[in-house]
Amino acid sequence: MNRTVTATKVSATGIVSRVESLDWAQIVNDLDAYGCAAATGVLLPEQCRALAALYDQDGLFRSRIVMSRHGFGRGEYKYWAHPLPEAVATLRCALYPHLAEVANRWNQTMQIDVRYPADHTEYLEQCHEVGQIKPTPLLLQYGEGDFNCLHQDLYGDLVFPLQVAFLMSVPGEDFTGGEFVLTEQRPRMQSRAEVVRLEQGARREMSGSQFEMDDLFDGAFANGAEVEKLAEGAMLFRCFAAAEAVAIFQTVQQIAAISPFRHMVTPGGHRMSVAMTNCGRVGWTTDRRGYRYDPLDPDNGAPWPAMPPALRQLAERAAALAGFPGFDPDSCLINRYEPGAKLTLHQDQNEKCYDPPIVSLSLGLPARFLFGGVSRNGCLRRVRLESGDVVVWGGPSRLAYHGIDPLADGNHPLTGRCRLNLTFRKALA
Ligand SMILES: O=C(O)CCC(=O)C(=O)O
Ligand SMILES: [Mn+2]
Repeated sequence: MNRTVTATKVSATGIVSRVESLDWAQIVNDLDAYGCAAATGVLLPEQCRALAALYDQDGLFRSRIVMSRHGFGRGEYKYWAHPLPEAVATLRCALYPHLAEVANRWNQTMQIDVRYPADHTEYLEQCHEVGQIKPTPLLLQYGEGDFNCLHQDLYGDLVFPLQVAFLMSVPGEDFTGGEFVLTEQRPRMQSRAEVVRLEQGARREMSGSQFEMDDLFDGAFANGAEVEKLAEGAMLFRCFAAAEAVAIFQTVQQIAAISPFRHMVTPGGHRMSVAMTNCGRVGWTTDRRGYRYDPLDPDNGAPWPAMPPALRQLAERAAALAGFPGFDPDSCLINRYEPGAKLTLHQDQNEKCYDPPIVSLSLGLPARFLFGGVSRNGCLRRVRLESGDVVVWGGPSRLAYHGIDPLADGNHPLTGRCRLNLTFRKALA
């Protein structure tokens, strides 16, 4: 820590290109689904070391906060002064436009009027106009036993809703413990905490290769909840069917061998991007004549394949867990999404009775599931559904609008380049 390195000597080399080559689709996906995302490889080990070594050079900082004096915790941090080290300034400028896009989309969804300019300099100008002229990037230093109490970082009236944290030290070598905790305050519910463990795998990756930096906004549900309430009557059970995934996939292949996947046509004449088939006493179909349940597969005129008892039981178990015991589905619509395929917001309303819930099981590539209220323009939740996840919605959520964003390309070990979704319904009275 005693090395004298001047700010300008911390090179910003490669930062812009490494920020640009991050997997932004994944980061945006994770931010939408979890409110946080992890990325590695932006700062090189030598850049981290050089930045950390600046901590003792008081001339580079505008103020020093000793956390225990304010009841903030134990440890300290310093706000960088102008001019920021080139590496910090470059990082901020390069990250900002990507995050501003997310922030603007979120505000639009939440019907918040504020929009952020695409360019960081322009946003700084806006801050300066309202008197927010001090730089906010800071460097924290924790010693043994130090901690930082739960808090939000809010300065002034203009607040950018996303933050990025970089870890300068190597977990496991330079320190142990020191996990990063994020909490989500949920309206009328208890807060949800996420502990970001800097696990050995991550450390190995970081020290064994180029990476020493880790964005602490990690989205891993490493030890997070397995059950998530999406709304009243709507539950997400993560990994619920993970153990049966292979068997279910094989079952779907057998069903598709009898009633193949096909792209149906909506009453308006649009070919659906999702390919569909069914099993059960009746199957959901659409054509120019409308949406309906039909006991026969219109493509071959024969009954749909029967619903295998193992599938029916799995749906029944999930429904019971969500508070809908005795679910007895008579129809299972099977959707196949290839990259780009989507399902626009809709309600499942072709069933005779809305008392039984809908049970939806995902296999293969992850997707972003949109879940809203019972009116089309209500607030939307976006959750990432992974292979084995099950969502149940019923009761007050039975007619909730829902949909699937265009599927991102990928390759899943079980299904290859596609996602399968099975929705279990009680279609007949
Ligand atoms: O694919 C999904 O997760 C949703 C499917 C769906 O909503 C439907 O088939 O009606
Ligand atoms: Mn649906």
